[in-house]
Amino acid sequence: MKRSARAIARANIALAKYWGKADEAKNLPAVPSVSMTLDPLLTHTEVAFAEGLDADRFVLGGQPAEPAETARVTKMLDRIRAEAGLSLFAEVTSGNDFPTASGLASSASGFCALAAAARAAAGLPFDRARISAMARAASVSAARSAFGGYVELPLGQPGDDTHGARPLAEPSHWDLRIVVAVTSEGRKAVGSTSGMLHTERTSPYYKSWVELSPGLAREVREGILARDLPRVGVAMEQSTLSMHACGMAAAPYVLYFRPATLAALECVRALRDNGLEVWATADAGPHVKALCHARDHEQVAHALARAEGVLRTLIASPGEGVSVE
Ligand code: 2P0
Repeated sequence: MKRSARAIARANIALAKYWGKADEAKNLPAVPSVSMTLDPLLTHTEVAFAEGLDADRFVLGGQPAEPAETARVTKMLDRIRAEAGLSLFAEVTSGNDFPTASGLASSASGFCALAAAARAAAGLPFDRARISAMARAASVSAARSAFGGYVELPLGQPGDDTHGARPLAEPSHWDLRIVVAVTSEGRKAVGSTSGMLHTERTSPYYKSWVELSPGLAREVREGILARDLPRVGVAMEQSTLSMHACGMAAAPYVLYFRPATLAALECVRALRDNGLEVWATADAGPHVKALCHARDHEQVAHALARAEGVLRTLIASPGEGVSVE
C-alpha cells in the first residue's frame, strides 16, 4: 500500500454565502451556498503515514502548526484511519500560495487538499463526493473546493455524515474573473467559526438570514446556469451584506470590514454606475472580491488598486477541483 500522497486544491469564493450551522457537532451548514473554485489560489499538501511517530505532525507554511490547528488535522486523520483500518500517525506538510487565515479561504483549500491527500495516502480510492464530505466535516467551505468551476452545497440535515457539495458547471461554462482587493496582509482578528457561532447565538437577525439565504442561493445558481451576471451579482451582494449585517448586530458585534473594505465596495459601485457589469463580495475578512466578465478585469483591477487603503490586487479565474499526485 502506498503510504504517502500529495494533493493540490484551490480556494473558492462563495457567491451565495454559508454562515451558520444546522448541526454544530457534525459541522453541517444551516444555509445553502454556491461558489466558484479559484485559480491560482492553491494549497499543496503532502501526507505520509509512517512508522515510529508518536503523534501526527503538521507543518504549515514551513512552520510547526499551532496545537489547535494540529488537533483539527488529527480529527480528520482519525476518521480516515478508521475508514482505512490504519493505525499509523502521519506527517502533514502544507503550504499556500497566498496569505493564510486572512479571509482568502485558506481553510477551504487547506482542508480539501488534506482530505484528498490523506485518503490517497491511506489507500482509499479517489472519490470527489467522499473527499467533499470529509472536508466539510472539518470546514464547511472546504467541501466546495473538491469540485472545479461552479459548485453548490445544499443546507445540511442534522446528523448527515455524507453531506457534501456537488458540481454545478465546469470552469469552461463561463469565463468570469474575481478581482481580489487585498486590504491587509495580517491574520484576521475573529476566525470564521467563532464569528459565526457567536452570530448564531446573539444576533437578532440570524433567523432572517437563514430564511433569506435559500432564495438568494437559488438566484445565484439560476444566474450561473443562464450566464446572467446581473442576476448573480445582485443576489451575491445581498447575500454578502446580509451576512455581514447579521454579524454586526451580534452582541458584541462581529465586524470584518475595515475602512479600505468600504472604499473598495464604493469603488465597485462607482464602476457599475459607469456602466460596467461588476459586483462585490467580502468574506470573513477585510478584503473585497469583485466579480466581473473576463474582458473587464484589467479595468476593475486598475480602479480597485487606486481605492484608499487597497494594498494590491489578485486576479482569479474559474479553476479545477482537487487533484491527487
Ligand atoms: C463561505 N465563509 O461560504 C463563508 C462566507 C466565510 C464567509 O465558509 O466553521 O472556515 O470551518 O465550517 O468554512 C468560512 O467559514 O467555517 C466561510 P467552518 P469556514 O465561504
